Amino acid sequence: MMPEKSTSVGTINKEDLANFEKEIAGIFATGVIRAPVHLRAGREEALIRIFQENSIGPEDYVFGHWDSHELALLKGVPREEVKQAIVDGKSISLCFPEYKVFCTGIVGSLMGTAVGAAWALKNQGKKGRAFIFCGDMTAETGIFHEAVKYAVNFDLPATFIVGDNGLSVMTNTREVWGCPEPWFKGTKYDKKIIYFKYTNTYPHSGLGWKIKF
Ligand SMILES: Cc1ncc(C[n+]2csc(CCOP(=O)(O)OP(=O)(O)O)c2C)c(N)n1
Repeated sequence: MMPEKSTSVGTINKEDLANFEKEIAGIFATGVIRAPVHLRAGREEALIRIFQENSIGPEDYVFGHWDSHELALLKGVPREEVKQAIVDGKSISLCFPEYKVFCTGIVGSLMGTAVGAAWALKNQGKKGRAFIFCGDMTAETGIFHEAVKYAVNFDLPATFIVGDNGLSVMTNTREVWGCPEPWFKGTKYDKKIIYFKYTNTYPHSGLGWKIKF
């Protein structure tokens, strides 16, 4: 069995996360990264708090999407390792199995895997939990609803974290669904979902201008 890696909770602060994204922005601007990069700013404190309050540890699994640089750092993947993966073009699908970090560039595509992992952990009597991070539009999809329903009904060790920046790329999520609140507010599914709002000061993807390779 592989030894479990420790996380960076307690050693990484808000500035560390923000500076990492700034460094990646600078590298991306030079044109050496020949793949999409999604930068985030404005949710550092929320993410640190969630990792701390839930004591997300080495035995836990983190599932994320295209915007997961901060999640990998908080889960304990060394800064240089995350940076190299991004420079290699893997920003939107960061995967570090030895740190139990799995991300995807496809909306919701890891939901089934995540609740499957939670099912296995529960039924094999193992300690870990699944933490599934996504955006507000992903949280409106059918696959998210099904995954949450499964996790709640079987009381799986799974927690969904929805970071709401109000947008799906450049589309207003609330206007699309005609509702000021996400669908799960006030339902029985709320108990498996952590929800927070933030404003991303970067564009959805890239830097807002065309990078020439
Ligand atoms: C199946 C699929 N459809 C469309 C896309 C294109 N896409 C990438 S990110 C995104 C927006 C998702 O919005 P949200 O979940 O709110 O994420 P955030 O704004 O936090 O990045 C879309 C539509 C995709 N990656 N996968």
